[in-house]
Amino acid sequence: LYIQHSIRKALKQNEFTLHYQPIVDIETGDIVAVEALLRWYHPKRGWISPATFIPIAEETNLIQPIGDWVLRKVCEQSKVWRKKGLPHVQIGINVSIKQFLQADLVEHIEHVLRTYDLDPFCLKLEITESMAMHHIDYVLAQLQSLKNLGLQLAVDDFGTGYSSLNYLKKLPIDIIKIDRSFVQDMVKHSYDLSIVRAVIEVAHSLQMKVVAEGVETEEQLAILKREGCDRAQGYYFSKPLSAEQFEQLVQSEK
Ligand code: G
Ligand code: G
Ligand code: MN
Ligand code: NA
Repeated sequence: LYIQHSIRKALKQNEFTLHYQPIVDIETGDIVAVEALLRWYHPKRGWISPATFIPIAEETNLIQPIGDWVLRKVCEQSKVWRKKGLPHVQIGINVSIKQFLQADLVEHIEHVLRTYDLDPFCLKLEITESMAMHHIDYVLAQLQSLKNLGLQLAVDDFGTGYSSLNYLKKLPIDIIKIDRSFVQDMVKHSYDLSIVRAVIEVAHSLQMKVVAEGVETEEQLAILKREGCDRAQGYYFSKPLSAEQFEQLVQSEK
């Protein structure tokens, strides 16, 4: 109850911020996208991880106002970066199942995009694999509407849930994000490398792009490049950055 109250207060008093982690095109080395990650600085307790408060927000229906705040914030940020003349990057946001099951999600996103005069292609929604597979018929309809709006759609944490490749082919997904556990283990275990290879092959045959998550070493990057993976995200390139830090990084690379 205490944390529930704190989350409400955090929304009111602007204690949330977004950090942005670059996603790099493996071939060119260019930053082509970012993933927006929620951060909460509590005045007394300091940083609280989303892994702690997101599950509570989901249980208490506070995920809806949080999700709305995130959506508006990234639209605003995208506009600011465009005005500042930064190279175009797609911004990905994480969407939780509670948000995704809201009947008015599509209309709501459409409304916010219009409010901020933003091209839908700038926005990428990340849903987890288990979400995608659980409520398949509803999710399929919802994804199709989002796709029709012009958004980019990604499946997050791929490989950790029910990886039904049969379902995957039915989903109007643009991007598959391979979970970092496979990326980290593929260097030592041929089993994990085989999974990475198979995911890339299936994704490409379905016209989807592949992002490897949690890339931390040059060796991992070299393997991913060899295997034809499209994009990479991880501490090897950059940790999640504040908007200002991200701008500096992009400016320094120009
Ligand atoms: O950035 P970090 O590793 O602390 O994130 C932990 C988890 O919180 C990740 O699984 C991430 O997807 C999730 N997360 C981060 N930001 C958001 C957000 O804005 N909305 C939702 N639903 N989940 C988020
Ligand atoms: O579940 P999701 O993929 O949305 O979670 C993203 C989380 O992964 C972020 O909270 C981010 O802090 C974390 N992360 C990003 N890059 C790396 C990395 O290279 N190694 C590890 N261990 N975690 C990472
Ligand atoms: Mn994610
Ligand atoms: Na992930």
